[in-house]
Amino acid sequence: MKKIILSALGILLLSCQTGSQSSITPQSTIKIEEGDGKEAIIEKAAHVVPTENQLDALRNEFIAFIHFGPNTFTRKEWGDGMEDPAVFDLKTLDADQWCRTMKAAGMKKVILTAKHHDGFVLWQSRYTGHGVMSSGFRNGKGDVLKDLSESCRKYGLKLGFYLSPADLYQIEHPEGLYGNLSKYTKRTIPREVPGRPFENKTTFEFEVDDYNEYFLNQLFEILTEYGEIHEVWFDGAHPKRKGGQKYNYPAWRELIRTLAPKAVIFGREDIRWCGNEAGATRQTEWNVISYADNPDALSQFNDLTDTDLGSREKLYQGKYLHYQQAETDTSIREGWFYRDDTHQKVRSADDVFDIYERSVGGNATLLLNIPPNREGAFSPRDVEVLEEVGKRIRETYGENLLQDAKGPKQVLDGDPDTYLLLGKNKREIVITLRAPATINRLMLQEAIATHSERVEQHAVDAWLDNQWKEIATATNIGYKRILRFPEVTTNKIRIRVLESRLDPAISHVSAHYYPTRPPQLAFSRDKEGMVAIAPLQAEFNWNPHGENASGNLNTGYEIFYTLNGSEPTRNSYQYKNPIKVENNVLKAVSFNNGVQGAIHSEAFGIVKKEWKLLKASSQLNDRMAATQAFDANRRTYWQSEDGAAPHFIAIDLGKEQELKAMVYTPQTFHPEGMMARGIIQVSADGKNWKTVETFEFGNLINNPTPRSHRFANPVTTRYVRVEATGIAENGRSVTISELDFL
Ligand code: FUL
Repeated sequence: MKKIILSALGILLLSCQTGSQSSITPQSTIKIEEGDGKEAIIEKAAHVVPTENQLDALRNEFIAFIHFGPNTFTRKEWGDGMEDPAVFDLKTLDADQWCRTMKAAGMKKVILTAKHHDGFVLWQSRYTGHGVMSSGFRNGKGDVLKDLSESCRKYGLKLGFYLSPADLYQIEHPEGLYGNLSKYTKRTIPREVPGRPFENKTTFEFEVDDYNEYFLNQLFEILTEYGEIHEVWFDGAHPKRKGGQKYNYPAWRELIRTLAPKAVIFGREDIRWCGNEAGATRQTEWNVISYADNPDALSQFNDLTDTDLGSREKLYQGKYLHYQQAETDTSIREGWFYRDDTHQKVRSADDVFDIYERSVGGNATLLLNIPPNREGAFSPRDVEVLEEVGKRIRETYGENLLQDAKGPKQVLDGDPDTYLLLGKNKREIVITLRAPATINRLMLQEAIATHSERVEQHAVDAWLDNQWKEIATATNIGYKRILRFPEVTTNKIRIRVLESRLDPAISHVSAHYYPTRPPQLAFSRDKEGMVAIAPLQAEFNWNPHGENASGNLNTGYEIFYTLNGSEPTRNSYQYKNPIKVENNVLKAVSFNNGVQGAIHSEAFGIVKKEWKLLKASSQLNDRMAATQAFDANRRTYWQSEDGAAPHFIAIDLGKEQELKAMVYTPQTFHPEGMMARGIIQVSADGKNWKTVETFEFGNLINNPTPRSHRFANPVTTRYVRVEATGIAENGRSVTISELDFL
């Protein structure tokens, strides 16, 4: 099959090659016309293809996020914009170490938080003093973006940036430009600043207000002074919607498309958020999705969180069909910013590799955050994990076990531009190996650049004992599907496409082997304090063969644990049945054939068996009972009545206890009632209360994970009361799945 070049002529040629005699020109957005029947809609969907930039972004596969700024020093998830720039007390910065590590991990691009929600800028902007220029970092002359862009060039990494549209400094500060009701007038971008001319002489005229002008000026600086930019990341999250500020996105886009023609835009038409910050990808992650309105003219950032975005039923309901790929974002550490190396958990290599296979192998891009520490470097533990992940990716996917196999050349030649079109009558591919090989991974790709994503259901068989045996099934393929299954030794495999939108074009098939690893572990503790240890189940388990999260089916593993904080080994206690854990850190590890798995650890606090409800401010109904805030069951929660502030819960712990920290576990069923701020009170009699702590948790809606607040001084009490003083997104009732005290 010839290479297809997407020129005007190429597109014409292509229309004849789709195998369906369709006259539809492949494009990234196709409108559904009034009167289009189901068949016509599916035919259109089968012609929705990525743009060149989107395709390039997909091929990066594994990319890095870097969250760095004042929060790194204040240990907060969200700053409030009122930070003194001096808190950014950076003495050393080693962007080369970041790039070396990212390179070793196999990452291709890095996205830096040039400005997070706190409004502090990490580069030498002409348009604000709230940033590195007012910090002690290199006597106010430092520029993190500059260091990173130079290192990126040196190590061959692409660069992108995150520029938060929500800017708390601009919102809260008296001189802030955000929502200041300034007039929309014609303004020239960039605004000239005496003594600081731009080398790039392009100018733009836009009808904008003060904040949009500020934002455009800053986009101009970053897009013209730091080399080629490959991604611009617009976060839809917003800590405070004050002032009714509107974003003139069409102007932002025009500026980006002009100054950075290779950049993809996240949060708008090019790339979408995968809908969670936990590293989960949908079982069926369609990148051809339906829109009720023109995706190029949306007035809002679009966070698409439905479980289904692109099934046939979804497509029938839309007005536009649009190619918009998913980025699965998550952090290697608990939270997006570095806090410390003692309490802040770091994902294991098993975990990151598993997320890699599920996201990159699930038609998405993996955007993994690595937050630098206060010395301006990645911490040793993070480096170790990233190097190990890179090694596993190279060892597993760098070797194709179908290298010299016989079968259709187009799927075996390693050329992404050649493909095999599977006509209606024979939607299967048989590949014969020269010698039997042991495999447990299969990688499939469709020729999405020309033929969109069409496969809806497929199965893989291996030739075993003189017959075909089904070894894996999955739904869509798209850019890439990695199938994981228990190892088989075979010399023949067969791929069957069971359902498809028109004739699918398969561009790649390869087989791989990943050595069986001991399973990752998870703990669950009941009200009596008994902890069960079991293999972690993947949140979105897309292999119907019931694999665990490590992609292994092995059952011959043993689990060992410690309760004294030491690292468990084979000489530690062996786990057989649930164990009682109270006010202890439990660490467990599994072994399989002499191989040690990832250590899982969790701090467990006071057992809640004796706890009683003293009083709750209100409860929405019996199903949302206040006692569910401490029933040791994460599937239930307390919800207070709408608007019935103050929202509080007072608990009798049964006897005097020493409290050193509180853990708030939010419910994950809906985004309401996240306790963003609050106070902790204690009492000697359960009636008169004294405030001992105030707490604040950021980013709960997008990332509803358990949050800890450590007390400045431990307190001993029998009665404790927690009152919410702030609810995320100005919520009017509070929800608590679990409260724990350590
Ligand atoms: C979220 C933000 O609120 C977080 O702080 C973080 O930047 C994450 C990537 O996006 O929406």
